[in-house]
Amino acid sequence: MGYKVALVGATGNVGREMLNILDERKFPADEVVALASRRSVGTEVSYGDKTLKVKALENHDFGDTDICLMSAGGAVSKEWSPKIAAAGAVVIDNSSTWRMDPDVPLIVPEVNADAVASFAKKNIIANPNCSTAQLVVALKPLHDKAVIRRVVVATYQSVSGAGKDGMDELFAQTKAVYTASELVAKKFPKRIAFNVIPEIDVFMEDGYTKEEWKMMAETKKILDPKIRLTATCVRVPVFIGHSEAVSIEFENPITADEARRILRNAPGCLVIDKHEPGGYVTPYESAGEDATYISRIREDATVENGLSMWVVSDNLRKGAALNAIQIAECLINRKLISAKQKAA
Ligand code: 11C
Repeated sequence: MGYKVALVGATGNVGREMLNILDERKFPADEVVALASRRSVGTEVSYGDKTLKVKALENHDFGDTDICLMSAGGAVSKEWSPKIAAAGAVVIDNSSTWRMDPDVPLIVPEVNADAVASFAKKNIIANPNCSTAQLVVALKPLHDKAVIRRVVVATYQSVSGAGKDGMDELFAQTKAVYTASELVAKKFPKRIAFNVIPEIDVFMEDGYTKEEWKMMAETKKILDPKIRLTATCVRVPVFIGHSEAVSIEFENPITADEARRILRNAPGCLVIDKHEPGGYVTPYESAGEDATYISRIREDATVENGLSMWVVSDNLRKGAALNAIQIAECLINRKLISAKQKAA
């Protein structure tokens, strides 16, 4: 018997990608219900060769739902994830709302799959921020080898991280530049076309942005609370794919060759690191792919045991939809949930 899956936020960038990935990976679902706010009711979304009509979240009975994938933003998650969890579905939540709750595991299956077992406290499992997910996939195998002390990361984040409105704004502004029309900035605080913006999410009191804080706090929760991390998060005019320039200081020695060999054998990682023009991965090439790509691995001689590298991944897939579905697969493979019996 397969699972009954509900997807809240089915019309968004991540929701649509979740439907693609459920189909691509032949997720054992007997039924997938696409849900969204009333405004989107009746919208059609593709699920493999099927078309699903979006239904209203408010009217849905979650009584026989096994797994609910939530990707409708923080406010919807705050209100609905506990209600859906109380109705008996395991909620895999893509918002930032529950990530730091001590009773909610925050999971990247390649890194801390064992922690998923504690999901039953709230029946909610949190999916990390996209920029954290790809980072910890690349850090974990190196941490296991040489123990990471400190990470300095600068991100180059695509506009799809800000949803469909972000993608539309880059497109409209680019067109406006070429047609010498009025350039409107609504979604981003400054013009994004032919520009970069060092501001993602709100400012915190200490001068960091919340996106930067999330990378620090989530890395500690997923990988190791002892790791010190500082981030500068930057929006760039790229549609899909987040990139990260990462410098790592280790407790123990590790060479670039060792790191390359370790990462080549690590789950979820793909090393493309030829020391020649173009011998690395760019976000354009990562779009539509599942891997976390690692390039430009080199020793950093400015610290005792240092490495620098370039990490790229599709933020809508490993950074969101794929990771959420891998969590669901983890629950099934570890026999932590079983499909509810349906009345004959
Ligand atoms: C961005 N990383 O690129 C954000 C999007 O906490 O899940 C995801 C925000 C989050 O704008």
